[in-house]
Amino acid sequence: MDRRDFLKLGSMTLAQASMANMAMPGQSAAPAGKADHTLRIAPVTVELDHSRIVSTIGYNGTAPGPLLRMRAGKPITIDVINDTDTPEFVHWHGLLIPSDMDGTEEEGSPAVAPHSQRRFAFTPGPTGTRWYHSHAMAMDDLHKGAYTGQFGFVFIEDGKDPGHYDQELFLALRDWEPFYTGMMEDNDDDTHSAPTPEKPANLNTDPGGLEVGSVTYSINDKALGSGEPIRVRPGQRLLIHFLNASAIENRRIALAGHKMRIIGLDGNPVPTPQTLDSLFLGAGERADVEIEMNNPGVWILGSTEEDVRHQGLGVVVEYAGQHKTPTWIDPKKFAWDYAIFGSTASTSPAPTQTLDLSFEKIPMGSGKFNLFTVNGKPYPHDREFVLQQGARYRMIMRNRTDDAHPMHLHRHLWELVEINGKKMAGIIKDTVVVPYYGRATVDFTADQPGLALFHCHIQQHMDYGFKALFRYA
Ligand SMILES: [Cu+2]
Repeated sequence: MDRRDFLKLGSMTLAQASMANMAMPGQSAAPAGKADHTLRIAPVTVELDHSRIVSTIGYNGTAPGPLLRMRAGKPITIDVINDTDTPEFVHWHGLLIPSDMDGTEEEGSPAVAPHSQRRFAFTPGPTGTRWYHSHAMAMDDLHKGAYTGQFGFVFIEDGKDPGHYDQELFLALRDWEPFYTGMMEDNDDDTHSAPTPEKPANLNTDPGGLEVGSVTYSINDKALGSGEPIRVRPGQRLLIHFLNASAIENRRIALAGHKMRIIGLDGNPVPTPQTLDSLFLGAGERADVEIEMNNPGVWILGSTEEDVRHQGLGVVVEYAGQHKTPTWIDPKKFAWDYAIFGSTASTSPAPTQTLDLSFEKIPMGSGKFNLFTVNGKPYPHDREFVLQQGARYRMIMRNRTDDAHPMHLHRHLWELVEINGKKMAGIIKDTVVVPYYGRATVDFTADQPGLALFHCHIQQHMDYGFKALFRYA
């Protein structure tokens, strides 16, 4: 049976499901002049549950926006219509496309001006779970950029049989209605127990600035207990594509009563899949997960943090014929370790160039907020990071701050080679969580001429200094 016969969209709305169908490849060619896809940016309401209805900005009347399926190597056009009063940027996260199509102001992509439209035309790739989202700067406006409902999945297919799954689901983890607080509990990163090779001898103990928090969560557009459960039968195999679409926090999730076989990270197959009790996802990261439905009951798939789960970050998984109260079981705790997904040795050429980057936080360095620096300097590091086309780079990221940061380089693929001194190979990613006072090292080939933005995927960190522009010689 074809996988599409089984295609289900979890808790996505009917409107989204119909959009996703429109996005199927293999349909008759669009008439000349009409784009393959259209995204309309406009106000939306998201009914998380009957008592929490969020007003935000989204794509095509929903948040998340439609699942966009694309064929790798097949040119595509997407019309983006901006019905709002502010310029917007749509970034295609994890795709290797030219700077002017990548969708950031920093890289020189034109804005989608208010009440106008822009056509994106590019050749999608590589295959796998990618996503799209607003790349507008938000600064102190928590109703802009990645704080809004402007996000959705891109799935790039190669036309090959993806394997035998009974259901394929796309689940995005989200928080809503962000606010400023000086009292953020730092429970989003479980890297505190790791070694701290980059911890400075003298810590800056100045009081920190306001940070962004949330107490309202969902998976896709529904809070836990609201919307339809994921309905399964014993013996089924699920393929779930997870995305942490938060602008604020890293997350850990689990499915009570089940293990997760993690087969891909950031949409790229891992050399060594692992069957684990939970999954850690930094903001912007994705994971492809297989789950064997072998434990009949009614279960909760959600955040391992009780408060976050109770405030909505979860979805019920219900076996046929089972009608009890959904059960949660705390999974066994373990430190997240990218290395276990790797291979023993890299097959890539050895790097010949090194980029050594250190990250620091200046408490209240931007007035009310903290300021972040890369190598002691603010954005844009003009002429500091100039890549030689074709060269292989080793990039060392030294996190001298008291937070774990999901770092992302646009338009390039990283191979993870080291975390806190532990070597690894073969894990291809575009977003890597650099641990608390820790270090992550990645290799990449400079094979995408043009400007490339490097930044933390926490919106507030990016807006207040945590970014740098790479250019080619
Ligand atoms: Cu950050």
